[in-house]
Amino acid sequence: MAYGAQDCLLVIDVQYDFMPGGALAVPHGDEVVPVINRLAQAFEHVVLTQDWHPAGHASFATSHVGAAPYQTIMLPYGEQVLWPDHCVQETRGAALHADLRIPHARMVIRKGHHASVDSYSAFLEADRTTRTGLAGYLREHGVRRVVCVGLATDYCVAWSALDARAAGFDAVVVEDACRAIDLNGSLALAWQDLAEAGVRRTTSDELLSGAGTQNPWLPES
Ligand code: VGL
Ligand code: ZN
Repeated sequence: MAYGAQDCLLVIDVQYDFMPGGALAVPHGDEVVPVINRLAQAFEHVVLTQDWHPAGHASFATSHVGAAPYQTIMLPYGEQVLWPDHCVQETRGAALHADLRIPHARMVIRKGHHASVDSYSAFLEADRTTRTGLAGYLREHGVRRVVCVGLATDYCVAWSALDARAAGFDAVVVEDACRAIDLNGSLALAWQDLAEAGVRRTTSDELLSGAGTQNPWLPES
């Protein structure tokens, strides 16, 4: 394994509702699965997240009279994009993609489970106060760097990477192991925010490329 105890691959929301044909389809979302499977083999430590909403969740347009999906409204904790109903607890759409091959992953963080608060981030809910416990878990395991992949680049992946940084971890986003929703320029804005926060952007080839070369991602030997 190229990456040991100090590195964690964070696999975000690879669920059927984000796949083509799903309730909140991310274009080409299914293409991340083989890339993530290849990456996961190089990581001893993998954590998965699962968007996990109760029916009637505050982030669903159907929960607000007269609202439409992809519109933004104000909730008590701030602006919230409204989405089609998605990743409802225990539905098939909320299930992790069956083609993921990561048997050694032993931690799944379910997020967005509070009915009135969304959570794009794997670390901190949208009220920016309620913690998921992931930072503590990673620290207890000696993790220092979080490598983010999955769906969607401009929402759950970006927010997770930014919060990883804010929690004191090094953070990396693997561009070709993610796909975006890209709503009103959200993807360009996300890359800008990530760069400003010091989140590094890389590719799976670069992450996996050979020992012996000057690979900045491989631990020093
Ligand atoms: C996500 C919107 C709503 C994501 C989750 O996984 O990026 N986006 N819920
Ligand atoms: Zn969601």
